[in-house]
Amino acid sequence: MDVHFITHNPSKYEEASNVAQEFNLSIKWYDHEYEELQEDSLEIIARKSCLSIMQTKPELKELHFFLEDAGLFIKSLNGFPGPYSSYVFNTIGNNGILDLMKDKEDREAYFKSVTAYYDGSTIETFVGVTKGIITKSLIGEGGFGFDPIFRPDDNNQTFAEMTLATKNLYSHRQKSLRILFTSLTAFAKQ
Ligand code: ITT
Repeated sequence: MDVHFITHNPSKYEEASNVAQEFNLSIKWYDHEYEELQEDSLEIIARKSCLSIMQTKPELKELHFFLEDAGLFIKSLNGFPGPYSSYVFNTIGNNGILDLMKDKEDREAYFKSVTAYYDGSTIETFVGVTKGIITKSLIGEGGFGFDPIFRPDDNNQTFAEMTLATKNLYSHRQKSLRILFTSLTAFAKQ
């Protein structure tokens, strides 16, 4: 059975398919920009997004699919932007975040990824977290979103300086996806 990844973000698909290859899984890109519901928890957003997508795209009910919702949580901003990351990125962007952080000594932050998988009958969620710091300026040209301002712990590169393969050793996304892919491959072997 093919597994579809619903996302409108090609970089997210590329990262995910790279991780899937390690599991000998091939995932299909289902390019769809779905409306993100505003909730305080990424788990609830991911779950509700699955349900609302199945209403707008009934053919998905017959497929196995997953979507993934991520957020950047900054300690000195009390977890902002967190579940509002998309909106904040599209409005104030990385420079806006750097401005909000300009007098902050505490640069601690984490990325959280929630992958929600629909197996044809139920939805399960998987979580991945990567801790790091917010840099003082934009660093690196690669990646997407907040990558130029996030440096994972024990590392001297931001996500935007890393190759895709290196980002896939550290990122929140690969952590939640690895849990899903491990369970899919274990199930296939039974
Ligand atoms: P979908 O179509 O899959 O929803 P998206 O880009 O809207 O793609 P998210 O809702 O998961 O993805 O991401 C929320 C925001 O956080 C968005 O602005 C992203 O650019 C940013 N973001 C998510 N994952 C990131 C990562 O790995 N590195 C940097 N920024 C990330």
